[in-house]
Amino acid sequence: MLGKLSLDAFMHDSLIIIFANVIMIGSGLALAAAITYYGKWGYLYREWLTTVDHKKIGIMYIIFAFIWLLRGLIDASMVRAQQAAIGAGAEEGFLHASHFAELFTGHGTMMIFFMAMPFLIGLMNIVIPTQIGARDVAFPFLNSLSFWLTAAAGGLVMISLLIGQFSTAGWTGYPPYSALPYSPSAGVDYWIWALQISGISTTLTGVNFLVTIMKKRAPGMTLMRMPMFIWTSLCTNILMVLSFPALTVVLALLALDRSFGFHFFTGDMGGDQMMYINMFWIWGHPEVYILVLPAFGIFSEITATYCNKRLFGYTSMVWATMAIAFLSFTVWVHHFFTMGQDSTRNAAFGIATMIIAIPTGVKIYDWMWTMFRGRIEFKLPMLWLIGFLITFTMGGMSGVLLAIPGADFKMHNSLFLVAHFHNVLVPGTMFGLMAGFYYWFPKSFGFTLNEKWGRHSFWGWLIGFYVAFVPLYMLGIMGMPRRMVTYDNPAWGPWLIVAAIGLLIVLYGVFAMFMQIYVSIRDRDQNRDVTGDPWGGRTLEWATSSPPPEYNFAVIPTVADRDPFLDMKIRGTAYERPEKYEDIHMPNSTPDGVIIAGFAFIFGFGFVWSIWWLAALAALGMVVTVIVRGCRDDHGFHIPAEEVKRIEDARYEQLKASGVFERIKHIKDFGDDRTGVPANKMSNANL
Ligand code: HEM
Ligand SMILES: [Cu+2]
Repeated sequence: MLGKLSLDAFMHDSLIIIFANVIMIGSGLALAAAITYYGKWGYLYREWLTTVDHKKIGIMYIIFAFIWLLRGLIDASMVRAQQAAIGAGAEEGFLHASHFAELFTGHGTMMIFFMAMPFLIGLMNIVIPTQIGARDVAFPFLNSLSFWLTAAAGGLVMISLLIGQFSTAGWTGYPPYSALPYSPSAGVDYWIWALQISGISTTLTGVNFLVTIMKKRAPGMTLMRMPMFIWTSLCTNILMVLSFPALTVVLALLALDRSFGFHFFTGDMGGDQMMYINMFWIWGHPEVYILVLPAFGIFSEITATYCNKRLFGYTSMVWATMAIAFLSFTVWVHHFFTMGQDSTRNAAFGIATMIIAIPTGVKIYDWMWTMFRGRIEFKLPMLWLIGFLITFTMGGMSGVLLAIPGADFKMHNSLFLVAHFHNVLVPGTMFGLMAGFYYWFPKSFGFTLNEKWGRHSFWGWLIGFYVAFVPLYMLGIMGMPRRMVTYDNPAWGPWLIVAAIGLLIVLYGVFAMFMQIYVSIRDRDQNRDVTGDPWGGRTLEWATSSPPPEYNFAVIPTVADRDPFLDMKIRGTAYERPEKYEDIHMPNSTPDGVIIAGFAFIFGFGFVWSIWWLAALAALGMVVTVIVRGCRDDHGFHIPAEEVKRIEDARYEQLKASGVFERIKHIKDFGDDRTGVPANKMSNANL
């Protein structure tokens, strides 16, 4: 009746896991109790669970990402602590080998699928529609469904802590180790279904944003007038749509092997493990560009805004982005140079890999030239940018080193590799996301973030990164393999202790970030953004209030320049009001996304434990919900023109009181009084 599920699954002999469960269940219960106590269930349901508003979905994605950032860091901390403890003389450390393996697998999986991806999709949700002058994404319901599917996938990883265990097969899940004979527990199945559901959600998001960018841009916003963040998002979403199906297929085949005795990837009966590894990296390499391209876009927006200068080399940026997106599909073999292809093939993939450094270099120069002779305001995002430029370039160079097949033969599977990919992911993804978080936070919440704690966070991350990961380069060169639960080489110990200290410094940075959020909420009244344009922005999201009204723009703006909002400020049309407002059509909220995702969770759980009737019922539930939804006539609703006028009148009064009209009056010749840079200089494209 319950498949492979038995009471044993609830038995944990590790005190750490029992403790983690107590924390997890305890905080869940405490949260539920608090919501009940404050009577917020209705609010939660109406405003958040059922919302299809991209702004709120974006916020939920980012909160979700923060939760997983913490979990991912806890797992990394235990890995680091184990290895440092052995370095300090503890014989076996404090973790069993299999728990240790769950931790590094969990860390990698969580950081990529549940921290980085939701974070960047959250920012895209918040920014894309407002930056292209649209009222929402192309398919608002699909957007809600995507979020809840991601949440369902996260739920599967969470529950693996309580019922059974998580995978020990690494974040890549290579067979034959991930096959049933070598990983008989339900761990790999949890991993498969968590990734499967979140991967499908990402594909849907990709389709949604792709259509949004192609179809919903404000009139006048031609492709070559799109803000850089929109360009990088476009390329990211193309990558999502093209690459994620490969992951879906490879996971489905692995599930068939494990659940139904197929032999796609087994060592016998005609199976081929290399097929898994090829398919995994045909998704996996584009995936790393999915993680990094949005950050490139964020940095481009930030550089232009805080340097008060048009982005240098826009056209070269666009081409470089597209070149990276294209090339990202041509290099996957560099993940397994050691697996026996002939040297010609290895050389070809090695060269293709190195070529990616060229468009990336173009971007680095474009950012530097934008700073050159700019009127730089050293706001927090500029620190993230400069930290990124230096650190990411280092990471890129160690990547070029690894792209030499001969060198890779030595380095493969060593900590050198681990140092390399953190060296690109931490600055390239984390720093970019943090910079974007600061930059767009006032847009979502109507007040700015505290600068002081933000700086603490930056220095914690930056210094911590170097202290934590430079030792791994050394260890890699000294020959230490990755994923080692114990070791007996005394020379490695000191480096691993230093790396653990580095992690502590990073943790201070994370603590400072939460302090920053806390202090900013506490002092929000002093830091209100009443104009909707706290940074002297150049793009359309700053043209509306912070936070924007439900409909984003009372009148869809018309774009005449690459920096459309700056252009409007110069021409004096920035806060122009129409003669009369019109009714605005909006989509209805719906619980369907939560319902379908709930079934998806049950479906995954059923598969994990081979409870077939449960999986079948859940599948039926999904299909029926989709059919019912399809048959229901849901035409959305209209916000009446009077209501729009009332909201816009209030905004206009607020703008007048803020003095922004005075401030931008002479922006063309004398600049706005924040910087004194004349706007005709700011938009000067000929540098
Ligand atoms: C600064 C904070 C971080 C620290 C201290 C850290 C630490 C670690 C450690 C100790 C390992 C295991 C290394 C080994 O195999 O021996 C690891 C693996 C990994 N980390 Fe991180 N990490 C951090 C941030 C991140 C971020 C932001 C990402 C992704 C966006 C990430 C992705 C991964 C992946 C994919 C693995 C490989 C897991 C595997 O071997 O299956 N890490 N990290
Ligand atoms: Cu790669």
